[in-house]
Amino acid sequence: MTCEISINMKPKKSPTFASIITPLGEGGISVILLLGPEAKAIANKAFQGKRLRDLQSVPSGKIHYGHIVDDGEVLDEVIIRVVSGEKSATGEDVVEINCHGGILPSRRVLETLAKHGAVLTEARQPALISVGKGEGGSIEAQALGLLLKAKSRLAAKVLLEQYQGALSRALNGIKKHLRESHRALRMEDTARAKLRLQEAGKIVCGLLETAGWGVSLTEPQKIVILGGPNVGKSTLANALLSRERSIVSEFPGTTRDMVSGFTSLEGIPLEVVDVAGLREAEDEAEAKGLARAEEAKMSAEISLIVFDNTLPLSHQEGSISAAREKKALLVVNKIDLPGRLDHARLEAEIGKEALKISALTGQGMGNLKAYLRKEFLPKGKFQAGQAVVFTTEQEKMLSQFREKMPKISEALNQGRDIEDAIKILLQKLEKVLNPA
Ligand SMILES: Nc1nc2c(ncn2[C@@H]2O[C@H](COP(=O)(O)OP(=O)(O)OP(=O)(O)O)[C@@H](O)[C@H]2O)c(=O)[nH]1
Ligand SMILES: [Mg+2]
Repeated sequence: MTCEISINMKPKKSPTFASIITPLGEGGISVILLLGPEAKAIANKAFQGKRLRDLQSVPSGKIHYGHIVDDGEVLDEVIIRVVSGEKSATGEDVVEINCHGGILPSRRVLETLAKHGAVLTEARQPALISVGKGEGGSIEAQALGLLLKAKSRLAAKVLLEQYQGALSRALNGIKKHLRESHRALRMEDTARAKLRLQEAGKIVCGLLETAGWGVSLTEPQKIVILGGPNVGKSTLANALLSRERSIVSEFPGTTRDMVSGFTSLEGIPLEVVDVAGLREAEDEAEAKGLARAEEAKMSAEISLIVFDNTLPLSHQEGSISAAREKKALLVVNKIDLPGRLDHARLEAEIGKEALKISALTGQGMGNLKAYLRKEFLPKGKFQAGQAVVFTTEQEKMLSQFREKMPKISEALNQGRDIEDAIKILLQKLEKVLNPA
């Protein structure tokens, strides 16, 4: 007699893991990966999409915007990407959650995922997030790469729209106008050709207007702080960085080399560079420091030229020429102390209004930050679906495009052949659409 023992046991499912894969404290974003058979189901319980409810049936690789919610409480604004097992590197379902609220909300998101059944673990296989790069060198792939590193909500929103094709659509619109112009020329309809060219030019100009702030969302904007010794440059750098990055002392010549730190102003990544005071170098090391200061000034978007309120202008003449430069902002520091600096004379000498601050007490720092915000943030409100230029390379190509327009129009007016010129414009657009 045989005796069969049947054990009624369900096969044990392998667990679904959740982990933060971004280094702690890096920027305002953390990326959480959910990996395993229940990844989609667990994410579904925690995610409320803006336009989508069910993550189980979404196409692999697409991204979605929404919130992670726990018992009706919104924990964070997130961008989520689901990669189905057959497309992921390990064969497991992956849900990638890009959290924007910094490390604390991300931890709460993790806890919520654990509540729904995920096993919390140390980071596994960050390589998985490379799934989706299959789109090659397209503008969308570029936006996606930057989106995963976005340092602010605004950056994430803007890049998400570009990932979803806003900039490509605008560029394809320009291409269409150029081709129409070309066609009109062949039919000897010069007026129509001109009109189409003008339309193309208008779109390019509109796009370039977004470049100033669009690029600043993805690349740190460099601000260099210059001025005579002891005027408070390092104190100002530390105030902008909200930490003691540079050494401050009452003795002139404290900062001898370049000191730089990163911060963000409403999501705009900034690099603040503090340098040696502008004066005759006393030794070789100081001379090198001053040379670096000059280099930093050349590569910075804005330089803050600091004057000391407690010293007469005759003691600070070395900073005048730097303050006259186009991208220089005139700053008078130490306004909490009795002044010996004639502000009206300084402003007349430089031809600019000065921002008056005390880097030590914080007085006037709000105005300085407001100025920087105005420089780097979009002029109007960012519209959903708006095309934005977000890399310097795109800006360069489109600027070259714009520069060529007047000559082409002139050639057209003179009845010259502009076929080759249009081809060159199309090539420039192609380079933006499909960067190497
Ligand atoms: N009262 C007052 N003191 C300030 C202010 N800013 C800086 N100081 C003081 O001025 C002195 C020089 O400040 P630093 O920030 O080291 O000046 P610096 O321009 O970096 O100097 P160097 O690196 O030597 O060129 C320190 O004693 C600061 O505490 C301010 O706004 N108000
Ligand atoms: Mg200093």
